[in-house]
Amino acid sequence: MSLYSDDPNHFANIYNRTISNKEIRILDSTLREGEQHPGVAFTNKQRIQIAWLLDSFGVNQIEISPVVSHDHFEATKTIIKQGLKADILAHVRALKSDVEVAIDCDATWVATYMGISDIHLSTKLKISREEAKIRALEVADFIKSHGLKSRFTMEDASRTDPSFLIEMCKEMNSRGIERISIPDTVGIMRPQGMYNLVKMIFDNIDTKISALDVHCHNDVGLALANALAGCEAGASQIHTTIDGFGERTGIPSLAETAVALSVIYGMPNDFRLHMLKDLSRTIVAYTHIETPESKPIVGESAYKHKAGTHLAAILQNPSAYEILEPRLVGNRRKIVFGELAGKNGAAYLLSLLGLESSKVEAEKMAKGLKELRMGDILELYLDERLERKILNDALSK
Ligand code: HCA
Ligand code: CU
Repeated sequence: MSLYSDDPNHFANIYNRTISNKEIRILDSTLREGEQHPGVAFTNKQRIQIAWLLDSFGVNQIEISPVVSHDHFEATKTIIKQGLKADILAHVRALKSDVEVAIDCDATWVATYMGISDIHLSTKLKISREEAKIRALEVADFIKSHGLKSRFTMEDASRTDPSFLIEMCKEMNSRGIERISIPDTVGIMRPQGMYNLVKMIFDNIDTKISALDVHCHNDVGLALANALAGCEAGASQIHTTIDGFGERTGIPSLAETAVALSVIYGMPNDFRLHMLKDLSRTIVAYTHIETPESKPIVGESAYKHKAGTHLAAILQNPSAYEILEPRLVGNRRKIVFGELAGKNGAAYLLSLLGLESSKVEAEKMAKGLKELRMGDILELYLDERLERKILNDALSK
């Protein structure tokens, strides 16, 4: 019997899997929320390509707004026509005139939103709570009268009077709305707070009718943590965008969300994780906004190893410092050689160069790398054969 568990993540998995293995879905809003990021504006060809890519990746729903411009209207209409697996949601204000635009696009799913916190009602909509409720319900009935599926977003839910939020959710639920979105529009929540908010709604509505989405903004860097906490309280769909683009600092990134669900939560799903790096590359090509190299999953440095002690372990077994095989998310592992490489790194570099790698030679090289005082000198992929063996081991798990 081995002294050690075969799966290096075994104990972490036990701590992590506190919720049932119920499916948590992903709605991707790159084409709606993502386009609200400064500097992001896709062409229609790009919008259609992104929709196809997201569908191939396996997201459950894709959101796009047909009311922004004539181009967006055309893009929405064309994407709806493609017959993709994912539901295509036309995202519009809770106004009959906007819903009519969605209907003109032949939408089968319409997502409407309305700010229902006092600050949104008084500064933006300039209507009372009662007027807001009447308007929202009229729109919900209008959508249903056309036989369409719908989601209603309680915009700024996290800053809404709980009694009004529950009242609105109950009303929407009784109208047979398929989904209700609970956004943390300004990114003010902490995970336990998001858990409490979603749980409060579930405790008060009949969830057999409406399912809940969570849409969390990343103003303090807690978006994904908050969204996951909302799901632990019963929400069943997280909103994402590729690379996390959105208003201000955006929402959870598709890559981080999909990997969190697949690897950390161990949720069953059909996501094609190996597409993640390419999805990110596509967005960089279309937006000309570089991905930070330290970005989780898709960043250039996400799977680089540098310190000598790390290199020594990685060369034996990458699981020592990696939670997943980088190729499974379309990224690559790299070894950074420089003053931190130590004798293990140096020995490996010598072997790659086809040189004698005795202990003495390795120590000499490690000393030389340090004395150059140039920091990092080069980065290399691991030897192909070693990479292939590691990949095969990962795939056979
Ligand atoms: C917006 C607001 C929204 C809506 C979210 C949703 C938010 O920019 O229109 O419809 O689920 O953050 O509240 O993005
Ligand atoms: Cu938003």
